[in-house]
Amino acid sequence: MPRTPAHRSRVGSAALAAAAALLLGLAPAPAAQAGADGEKAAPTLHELADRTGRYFGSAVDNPELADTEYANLLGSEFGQTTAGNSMKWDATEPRRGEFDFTQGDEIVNYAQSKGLSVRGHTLLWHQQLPDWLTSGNWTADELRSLLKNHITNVVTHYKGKVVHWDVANEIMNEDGTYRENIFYKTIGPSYVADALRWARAADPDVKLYLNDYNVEAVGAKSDAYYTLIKRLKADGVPVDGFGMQAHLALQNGFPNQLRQNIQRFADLGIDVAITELDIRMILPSDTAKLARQADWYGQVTRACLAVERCVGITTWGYSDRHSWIPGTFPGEGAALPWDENLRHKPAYDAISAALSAAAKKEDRQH
Ligand code: 9MR
Repeated sequence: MPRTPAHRSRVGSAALAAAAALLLGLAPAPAAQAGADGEKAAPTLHELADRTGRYFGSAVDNPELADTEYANLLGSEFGQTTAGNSMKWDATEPRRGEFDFTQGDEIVNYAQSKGLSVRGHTLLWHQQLPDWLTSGNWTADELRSLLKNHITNVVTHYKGKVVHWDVANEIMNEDGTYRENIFYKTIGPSYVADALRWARAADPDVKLYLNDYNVEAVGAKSDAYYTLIKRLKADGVPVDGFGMQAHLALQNGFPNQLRQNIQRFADLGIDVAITELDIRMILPSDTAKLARQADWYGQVTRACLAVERCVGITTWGYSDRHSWIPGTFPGEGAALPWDENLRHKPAYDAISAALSAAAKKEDRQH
């Protein structure tokens, strides 16, 4: 992945800010976090990932952009972002046939101003669908045409602005059967191939992904995707990648055979991305849990780095200041590599060390 001037200028401004802070006798801002000698800001996670041909990103939700300290650090540390909510169906087509890209565009504009690439998320999902869609009593033909129209409009709007699309999100159950979402119930499983074809027709260049959670380990759910993607490829359906969300929890154990699992999808001739990484714990956090979390972040990073076609890692937010976890899993949290005050946690150091080792190896080979 070539380094863009935007990346270079970010390095420059971080170093300048650190130098200015030192001159003024101020502690460096968290965004700068200069090295121990105070002369040079540590490379960002994205700069390290970029040296291996990958990106390192963080999702962002629109309200978080108003937190300028947070948005600035996101813009300087990361090379990629994913819209947490604003490209979902309820946001983009709140009334039938009426498209609203205001919120999604806000993310794209922010990303462009910071030199970040954007992952589109998501064209179809069983959640965050508008009421007009879920309350309708559609025939298969009607729903197919609504789905086609939605995908065509959204992908066309973001053509050239997003690099990847999560075309279908969370379409499998834990046991590897299809989730009984409105599309499956009304149309049957053919909606998946059709969705991919319609997305491809609207943008020949964007990378088209299936995306899900609990697919990081080898097991019934990831097996189902493996079989499905193999068949889609054999049928000539455009599928470019598989997204492993990686919403992990310390109390659930580390996903079994993560690296091998990434590798087997890559061996199908597709890319793999870690798309929504976070590692939650039962609160309160303590030194031992944070150390274990750091170890897991390092392991996930190394698993991706070990597979050539693992193209990048996105965390689902980056700081415990803004995270979906406490609202969804009461009593759990502390899932991200930066704490609520935007200070590095041990997890940050583990990710940075893993990326740095791979970047140095890459440098030696070239
Ligand atoms: O982060 C999103 C959160 O703000 C929303 O309330 C939630 C609604 O279900 O969706 C969250 O993002 C999800 C993502 O779109 C798909 N994978 C799981 C994520 C966490 O729930």
